[in-house]
Amino acid sequence: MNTVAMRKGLLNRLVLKRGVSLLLVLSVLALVVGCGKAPEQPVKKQTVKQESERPVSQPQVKQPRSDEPITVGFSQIGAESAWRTAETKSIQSEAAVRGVNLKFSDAQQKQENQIKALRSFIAQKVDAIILAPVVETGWEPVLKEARDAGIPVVLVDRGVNVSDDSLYATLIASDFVEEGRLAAHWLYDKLDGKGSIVQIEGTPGSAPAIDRKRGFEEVVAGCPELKIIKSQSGDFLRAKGKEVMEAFLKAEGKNINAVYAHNDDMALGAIQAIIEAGMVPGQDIVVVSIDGIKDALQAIVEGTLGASIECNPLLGPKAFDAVESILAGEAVPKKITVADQLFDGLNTSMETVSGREY
Ligand code: GZL
Repeated sequence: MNTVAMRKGLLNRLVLKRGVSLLLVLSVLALVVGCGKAPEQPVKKQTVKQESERPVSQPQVKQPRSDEPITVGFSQIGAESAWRTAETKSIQSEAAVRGVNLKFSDAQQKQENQIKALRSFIAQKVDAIILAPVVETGWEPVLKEARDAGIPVVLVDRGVNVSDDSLYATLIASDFVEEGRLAAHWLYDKLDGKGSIVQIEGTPGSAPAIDRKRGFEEVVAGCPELKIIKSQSGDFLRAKGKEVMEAFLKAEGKNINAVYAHNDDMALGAIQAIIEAGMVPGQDIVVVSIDGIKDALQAIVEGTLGASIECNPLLGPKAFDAVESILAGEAVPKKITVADQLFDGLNTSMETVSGREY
């Protein structure tokens, strides 16, 4: 094994075992293997820690009666992925544990259904709303109606693009840009800094798709021998991830060295397509994705998936902590960033898989 590969292997072990700053290691690697200057970014760790911005006080909200359970409307995107199902279960079970009267609406991936649900919650005079917004834009009118009705809105898992951030109380979500960067740095290391990548994107217009693309492409732009040769949305769906990968394989076949999928479900679909095309995932084509679901960790142990960056969906406790603080008139941070962690062959075993809640 030549010195660069040996050095890379050592660096790889160092990064993944001891959480040495990934950026620091890759900067050294960049000098050794000649990749362009590592992009200017704050020194990053192997995981994204949980952090909260400064608490801000909330616009006037209706104070619920203390002797009655609170009523919360939860507008969920749908059931498109294992991640989404886990998030729904987390919020529903936390509501039950806290004795919250939860009104649940599944929008089947359609924003108009979410807006209808929010208007229904407002008409029912719920005490608070939890919203997982399918896309970033188009929310101002209904969020204004909620604010005018004195009903606070807690965003979970995806953000919105609004001109006035007093339209929502807080956003509890992972840092998707960072997830994209982590995926790119891992892939750079795995491919020795050179190769052709195909990208399977999430739902167009959604915060995770926009930001995971941005973070990944920002890092790749700094590495002249890494190239994204195809990019297409698979809508976070396993079946569509497979379809998109079949099309990529038809068009590019053996030119493809790696797949970057915005979520595990699409990555698992892509792995199926690679196998059906007679190629070996993990050898002929490296696959990296995001979410950290149980099936993905299983695929890592089997060697078909290279890495998955966990995006924790168990947001129920944080969501209801925020609701309770807001209804008690306490200030809450505008953004609560959920901690993430990269899983790959060096830190994932059958025990890791069996210990997964989702
Ligand atoms: C991320 C979430 C994304 C997941 C997908 O917070 O919005 O949506 O990564 C899910 O699995 O469909």
